[in-house]
Amino acid sequence: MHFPKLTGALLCGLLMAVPGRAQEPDGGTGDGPQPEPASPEPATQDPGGPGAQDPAAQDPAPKDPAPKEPVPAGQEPAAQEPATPAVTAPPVSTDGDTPSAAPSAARDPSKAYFFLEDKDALFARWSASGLVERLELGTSTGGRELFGVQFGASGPRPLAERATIFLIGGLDGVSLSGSQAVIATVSALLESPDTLPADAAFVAVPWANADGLARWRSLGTGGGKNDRAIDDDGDGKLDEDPPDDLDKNDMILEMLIEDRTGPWAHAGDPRFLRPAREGEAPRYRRVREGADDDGDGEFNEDGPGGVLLDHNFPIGWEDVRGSESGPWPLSEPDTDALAKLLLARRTAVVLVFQGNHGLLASPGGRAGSLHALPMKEDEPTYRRLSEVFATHTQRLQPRAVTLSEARGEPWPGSLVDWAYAALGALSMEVGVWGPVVQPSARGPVDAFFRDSEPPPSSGITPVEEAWARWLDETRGGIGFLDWQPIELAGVPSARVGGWERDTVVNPPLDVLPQALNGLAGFTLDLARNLPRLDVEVLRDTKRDGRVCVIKARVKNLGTLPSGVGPGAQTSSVRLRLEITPGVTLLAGQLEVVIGHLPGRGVSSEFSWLLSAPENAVLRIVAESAWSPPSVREVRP
Ligand SMILES: [Ca+2]
Ligand SMILES: [Ca+2]
Ligand SMILES: [Ca+2]
Ligand SMILES: [Ca+2]
Repeated sequence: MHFPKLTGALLCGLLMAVPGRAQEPDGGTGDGPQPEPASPEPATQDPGGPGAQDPAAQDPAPKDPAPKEPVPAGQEPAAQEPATPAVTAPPVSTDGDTPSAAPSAARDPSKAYFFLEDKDALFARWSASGLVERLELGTSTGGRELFGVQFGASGPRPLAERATIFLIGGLDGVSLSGSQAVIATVSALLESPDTLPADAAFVAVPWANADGLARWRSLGTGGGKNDRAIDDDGDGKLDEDPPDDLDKNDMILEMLIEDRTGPWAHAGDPRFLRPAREGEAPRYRRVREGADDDGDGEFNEDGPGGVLLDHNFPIGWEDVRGSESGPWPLSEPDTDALAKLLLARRTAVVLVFQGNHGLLASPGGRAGSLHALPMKEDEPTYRRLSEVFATHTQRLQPRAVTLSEARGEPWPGSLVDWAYAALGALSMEVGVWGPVVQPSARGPVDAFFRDSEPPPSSGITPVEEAWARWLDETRGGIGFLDWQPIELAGVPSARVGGWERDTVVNPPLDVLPQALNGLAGFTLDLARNLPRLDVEVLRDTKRDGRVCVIKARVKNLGTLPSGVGPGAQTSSVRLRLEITPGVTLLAGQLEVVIGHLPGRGVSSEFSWLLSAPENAVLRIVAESAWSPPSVREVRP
């Protein structure tokens, strides 16, 4: 076995080691995060501490070292729908869609891709830790199991009641590397169970879009769509014109159809295309490889597969044109099951492992400033997380980027945006693969930050240029099939070529370890820095006969904020006084909504005026959607 090792260096709490970390507003001792008491404790005293703090005033992050530049989403040239620029086939699978020949339990997730048929062997191996439980999440539209597990260190609190970190892989239906990242992370975490914090739970769903991943794996087609049959072109026929392997080379790549009005022309580097200029020839339409099977003049316009699951969540769902986002939000069994699971838990962190941008992307998949995410007050947190991510993965990421920036196009209806906006969870997309993973000798790749710039004279986009440089300088140019003429009925001339499998969408097998490097350490770092609420009863509690005053405030002992996102109601910290019979509240509110506490932050003071007998024992409880209750008993 060779999993990413969780060394001591990874465990030292990099979140806390980043310069300019949260100041300790209460003049605290700087202790690391502590598990909160699992059972009610007598009121403890903390004589120190200045007065109330405004939680919103705490800024846990350092100043952004990089200059701020607006980076609008990249635009495709206006044209009839071009095929995805980065078209490739799936990693070579020696066994097609059939179970692996080699026993998968003996394979190493950093050296071989794992697929859904490996789930039972994986579960058996993980179960050796004694910490893993299987989840029943149902099946995809195509009848494939939505395989999921939960685990955590032994501890007094059941997994379902702990702050939970979700590891979701391949929801986009093409990122086999995302599934692999979840598997490698789970394997690494379970190899070092002593390092897992006792108050956190992990839920892992490696193949979150089993239909899309299966199609991508076998044919490199479908673009991640699930198995719902949809009449994409509205001609009354379902899935009548799929792509085809015209040149019988076991790959379905891209196709250029010569067309006087086509929007594309060859760039300076003839492998790539750029928007055609006026009067230029030859010009092309750009589609997937395949014939016009139904003779309607369009090529491969309606293949199998329907809904893109990561555009099916109820935020910006309506922004997606056409049927790809599904007939209604959460219309698909897998997205519905994921949403219900997230809603049922204390969902603190959602890591969606997918994409070939190689970056850590914050929420913000919708176009337009009206819907801008993340919120201003959460930007420092995401900035800091991108720095921590860079420290673990050694990937250069000059600044925090949003989902649409990382993707180079709007990415509405995503799980990342929904988990942030609806649940107040700290959600992000982890681009497992990208040109930044294996930078060429010519320095770091910042293509994804330059996608808004007009193409240089060569005409190819910065992203394609980055991939071309990666291919030429680290792979000797092997991995792009030059355009070959092909006979195609109904058109004067056509060519087939493009990116081969295991290039831009998923990493070649020999680079997989590099793509996975640091992801388990980053995940563990998050788990160890989750918010931990602590009720602090202030000592100047007074009594005069039956009348007494209780004062308390809430501290966040963790380094991450107690919540994020726009819905203050969803992830706010709540402080509650539980009174017993014979006790009367004279002034104050039994429950107050505090909002979000920054990492190491302290709330204002809250006080209650009560009429209570001398022997009364009351409980003060602080909790949030993420954080299990912290309870203190008070004898006023
Ligand atoms: Ca059709
Ligand atoms: Ca048709
Ligand atoms: Ca082919
Ligand atoms: Ca057709």
